[in-house]
Amino acid sequence: MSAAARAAQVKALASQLGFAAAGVTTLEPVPHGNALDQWLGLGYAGTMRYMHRQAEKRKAPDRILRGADRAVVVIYNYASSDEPMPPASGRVARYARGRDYHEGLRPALDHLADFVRGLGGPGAVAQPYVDAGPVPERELAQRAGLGWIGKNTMLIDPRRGSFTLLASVLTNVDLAIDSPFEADRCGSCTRCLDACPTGAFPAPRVLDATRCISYLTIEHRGDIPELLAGQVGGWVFGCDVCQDVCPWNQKFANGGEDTILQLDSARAWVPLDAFEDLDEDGFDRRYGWTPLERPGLRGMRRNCAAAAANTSHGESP
Ligand code: B12
Ligand code: SF4
Ligand code: SF4
Repeated sequence: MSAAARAAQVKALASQLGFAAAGVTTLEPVPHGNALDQWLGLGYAGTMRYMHRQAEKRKAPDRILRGADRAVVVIYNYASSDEPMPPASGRVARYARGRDYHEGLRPALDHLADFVRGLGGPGAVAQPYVDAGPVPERELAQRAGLGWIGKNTMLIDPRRGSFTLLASVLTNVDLAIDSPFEADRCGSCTRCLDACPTGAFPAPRVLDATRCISYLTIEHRGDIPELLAGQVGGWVFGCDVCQDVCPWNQKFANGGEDTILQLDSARAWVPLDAFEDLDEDGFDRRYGWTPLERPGLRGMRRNCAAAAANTSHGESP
């Protein structure tokens, strides 16, 4: 079987498994490795120490899995509409409205990796990665032809926008590669940069994570710095503002492809007092299987307190 036929079979299976799109690329060094070094040097990773530890592999992804020289990159579409939020509630980012994707996408990714390995025969390796690990997912997705990296730093698929998750299978099986997505379809638009509530973009395609609501409500440990706490509005987990305003999402993002995670719009917000009377066991039972588990009970209480203070000042997401 030719490398092109193998790649076509892998993409067909990815589609059957529930992924919206798939592409294949090499693991050559990424062209914007210096942008990562600058980003780390400026302290934009905040307390995400793993970003420093993983930097060398992120820049040279052929060092992630011994022998691997190909990545199959897949897109998972979780787009959904957003309804107005009831009073005294906090907004949850779209991707987090149900099952955690690291766990949820894993069986389908394992299946895809097994299939790729089978195509290679003896000595073939194929390893799935969903967010975890040093895989530079957006760079590889752009190189695999799946979209461009927008000024908000998101990978934007021209057919479905950016409410998508990325995952990959690294392998040494010979699969035909796709052409990179070279065009920059942002043009002169700056909507995302202008709309960010915390001013987290020092420049287009550069995000100071320490100012980003997503970082502050999910990754950051300890108190949210006072100045920024007043700017998180009503978000209590993650933030979708720089995607909501993007014309590519407004025109092309549509639901209906979320067949694996089956996220639930009823989880688009939580009452701001939802965590007050919960203990750790109760929190685990209710949220242990969702992304809210990452900040944990203490983090969610902190986030709700900040949102409650903002709501009382008339802010909302
Ligand atoms: C750390 C991290 C965060 C941090 C920092 C985000 C950031 N922009 O760096 C925080 C916690 C803030 C965060 C937030 C979110 N994240 Co996040 N995050 C990651 C993670 C683990 C690493 C990203 C990274 O490498 N950052 C370092 C910086 C320097 O990289 P970068 O901004 O991507 O820039 C690179 C390229 O853009 C390129 N580059 C620079 N200049 C130029 C210029 C041109 C022309 C080109 C082509 C490229 C280019 O060089 C850089 C270095 O390689 C990835 C998963 C992974 N394994 O990669 C998920 C990931 C990027 N996150 C994801 C998601 C969904 C989110 C949120 C939407 C969640 C939410 N709703 O709250 C927000 C979005 C915020 C935003 N606008 O980025 C998805 C994005 C999917 C997509 N379609 O792009 C990923 C891929 C996870 C996944 N597996 O799906 N995240
Ligand atoms: S996710 Fe929200 S806070 Fe973070 S960069 Fe985008 S708009 Fe700004
Ligand atoms: S809002 Fe505009 S500038 Fe930002 S990512 Fe979308 S098209 Fe690009």
